[in-house]
Amino acid sequence: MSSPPKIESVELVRVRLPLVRPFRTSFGVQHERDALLVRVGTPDAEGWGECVTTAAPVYSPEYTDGAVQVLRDHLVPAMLAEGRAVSWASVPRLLSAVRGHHMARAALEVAVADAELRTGGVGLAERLGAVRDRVPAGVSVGIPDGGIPELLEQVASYLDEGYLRIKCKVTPGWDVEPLRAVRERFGPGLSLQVDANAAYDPRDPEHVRALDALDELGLGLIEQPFAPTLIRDHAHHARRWTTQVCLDESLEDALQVRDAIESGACGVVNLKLGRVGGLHESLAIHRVCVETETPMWCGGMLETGIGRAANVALASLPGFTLPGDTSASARYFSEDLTDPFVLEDGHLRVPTGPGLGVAPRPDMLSGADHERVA
Ligand code: OSB
Ligand code: MG
Repeated sequence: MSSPPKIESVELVRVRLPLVRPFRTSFGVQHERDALLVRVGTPDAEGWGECVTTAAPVYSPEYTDGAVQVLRDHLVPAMLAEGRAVSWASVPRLLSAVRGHHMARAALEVAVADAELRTGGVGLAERLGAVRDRVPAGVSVGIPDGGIPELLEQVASYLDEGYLRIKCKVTPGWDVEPLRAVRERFGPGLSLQVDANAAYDPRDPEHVRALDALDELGLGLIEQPFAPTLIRDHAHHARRWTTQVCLDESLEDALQVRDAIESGACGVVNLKLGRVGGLHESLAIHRVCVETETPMWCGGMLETGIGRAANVALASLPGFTLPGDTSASARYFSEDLTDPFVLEDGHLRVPTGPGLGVAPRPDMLSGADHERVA
């Protein structure tokens, strides 16, 4: 093994990108991606990672201003505490004294990995064990302001573009009717799933009735109907429904994934590298899913091309058996930070260049805030 690169600088770069259309979920509406990037400078290469936090703590307790603070005051100092030569493999151990803040730590880990792999001339996907050079793409459809007609229009245009499966956001009051309409319009052959982002209360009979009705629609899965800690409720309803329950917010590390699978709460895993704290933990979860033959797919957090490159690299591993929320750049932004990811025959190509294989375009960062933290 060559010696690890010396981290000469760490910078936090914040840039706002407007979304091509507002994205409404059960927890709120996003009009832009307030992206936080971590850049590490080493003698031979720079490395980039994207922190996938939302601006407000509404998907999980993490949020972008908090991530800036914990990176600057805790994670970066912890990473450099034993010296500036830091290998990607040592990052989880160096950061182990800090609890939580998975999205912030993942961004730092990916940035170090990117710099190290670029220095060595190795692509991330190859290094992780890729078995495919392109990954099937699904698309996550928000709750439209224009109701069912707009939902049907959006689904039709995503299908025209070639997306291989549709995921509709649901919330109490926006569930059975719109999903029935989609099923009726596009037929039983449409690969369709829903994501509730924890909006349903298992103790509310009306909520359970709505979920029971969704169970009749031949969905591929129901994602995270209940609050993250309600593993027993997910297991109880998973036994009653024919539709698989997929967990997202509930799964923050490999032990939780194993417990959720063993308890019957989780038949499908949505893996998000940020939510679980980085690439090492993602690989541990991948091993659990392969071992237990649990289908998994790569989720998304409206990432720019930086985060998307890491997602697509992960999705190229053998256990990722379902299309992910790995959509093309154009589904989110009129201009991405990197060269755009494009949809080819319903798939995204896995970058093969060194490290992430993509980097921010300098012109796209001209208006960004830069803060040097080490
Ligand atoms: O629950 O999967 C989610 C976006 C932000 C926060 C949570 C979620 C999402 C998405 C979008 O569904 C997925 C994507 O990046 O396309
Ligand atoms: Mg989700």
